[in-house]
Amino acid sequence: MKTSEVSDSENFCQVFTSNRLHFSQLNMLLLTHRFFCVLIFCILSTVIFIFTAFPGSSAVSPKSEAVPIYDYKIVSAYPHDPGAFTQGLIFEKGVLYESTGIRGRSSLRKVELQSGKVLQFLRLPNQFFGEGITLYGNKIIQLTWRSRTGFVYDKNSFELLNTFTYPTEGWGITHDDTRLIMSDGTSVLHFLNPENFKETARIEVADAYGPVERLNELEYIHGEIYANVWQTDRIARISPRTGQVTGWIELAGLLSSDDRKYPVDVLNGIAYDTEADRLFVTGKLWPKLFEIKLVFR
Ligand SMILES: [Ca+2]
Repeated sequence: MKTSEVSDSENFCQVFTSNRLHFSQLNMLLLTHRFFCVLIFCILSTVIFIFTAFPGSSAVSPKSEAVPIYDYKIVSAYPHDPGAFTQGLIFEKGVLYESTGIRGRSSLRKVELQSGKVLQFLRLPNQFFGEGITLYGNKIIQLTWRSRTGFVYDKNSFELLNTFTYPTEGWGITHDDTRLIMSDGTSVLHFLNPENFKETARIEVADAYGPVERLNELEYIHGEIYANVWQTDRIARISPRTGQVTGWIELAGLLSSDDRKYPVDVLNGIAYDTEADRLFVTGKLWPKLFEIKLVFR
């Protein structure tokens, strides 16, 4: 019996040891399984974070396709009033219309292209900082910067016909066939009803790297919106349907270093002659206004 008891005891120990080994192996397997689950969860979380946090990332976004870059060729240079802090510029039937900023110096002007001579002039009340202008029918529409006030003038007499308000800052303005298009210094462009100035739609402007902020002076040219980007020498060409940048115009060096002296400020002002297909650009306090042709890089 003793022998048998010892034998049973030994057997029990062997079985117990064997079971301990099995439990130990099972625990190792479970731990390994858990480790891989956590690892996979971490990898998936990181990928999801990258996709959501950086939607414009070139690594993950379909928007990363390069858009055309345009350089320029100067066709003509014209005199420009170096005291004109240009905030809005348009061209029609041989003359420019220009809006200038700075409180106390803001104005609406009709300007002869060849000479830069101011043919007609209206000073804004001192509390207003003039911004973008556009021609819609026989009316000139002018924005102001932070006053949230727009002015509507008769194109010929500059008589003030109406005022309107908007809830954002006013920067640039242009129009397509049926809508006013307005910038407010962000990446958003607002589409307004030209009769009652109510917003009917908006787009956010973006390129491969994300939203394009500080959109300033505007011009609508052949179905695209051209927009100065404030404090740069670049103009974005924008799809009015999607807000996507369809091309970049690089104007660095347009104003020579001799002309670019204090207090000359940044590029601002795009006007288009629809009859003769001429593109004009200038800047704040620039002594010159240029007709340029775009050259595909
Ligand atoms: Ca313009």
